[in-house]
Amino acid sequence: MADLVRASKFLSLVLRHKPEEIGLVLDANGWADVEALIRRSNDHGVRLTRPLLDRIVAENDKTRFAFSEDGARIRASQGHSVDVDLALPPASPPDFLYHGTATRFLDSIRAGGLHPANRRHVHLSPDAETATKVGRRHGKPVVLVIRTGEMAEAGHLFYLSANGVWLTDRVPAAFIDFP
Ligand code: HQG
Repeated sequence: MADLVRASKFLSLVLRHKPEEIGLVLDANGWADVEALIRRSNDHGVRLTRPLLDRIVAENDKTRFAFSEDGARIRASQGHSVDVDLALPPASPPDFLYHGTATRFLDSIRAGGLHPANRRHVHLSPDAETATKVGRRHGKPVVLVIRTGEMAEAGHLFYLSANGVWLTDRVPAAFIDFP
């Protein structure tokens, strides 16, 4: 299990943030060639095999990674800081989604709404429990309710990642219900 977690963290690094650390190239849609990923990881001292990748894709706690249909490529389903276009079709969100953050960010969010920080999108959770876990990563968690139905009516676009995370470019403060 520890191996799996360690390898997952490494995959997050190279498939979301720093592919260049191992000389890996992601295509415009964020896909990496599986054979190149395995070869380059091993060249850099990270023992990665196809069976281990298969296990990570199948068992990762948040299903963070997915193979292409032919199994030859792999990508992170969300969470990127590198400039990739996941080419997800816009999707119609539920009336409300949730954003977990830390209480120390609240004043700034009240003033400027939610922005993607270092990532490509603002990440929204389908339920408050998941959002609480997301917020806890940053400090004392607080859950914001986002009126996503109203946002969609106002023309904001939403995308649903392969692992159930809702993505949007930004959330103006007017659509946020603060606790
Ligand atoms: C905050 C994890 C001040 C925002 C999770 C968040 C997620 C502001 C932080 C995924 C702000 C960015 C993404 C403003 C936004 N002023 N702070 N105006 N606007 N923020 O990590 O949503 O485990 O980039 O509230 O499950 O926490 O990595 O985003 O606290 O799905 O797969 O800026 O990462 O998934 O933090 O998390 P992050 P996030 P993984």
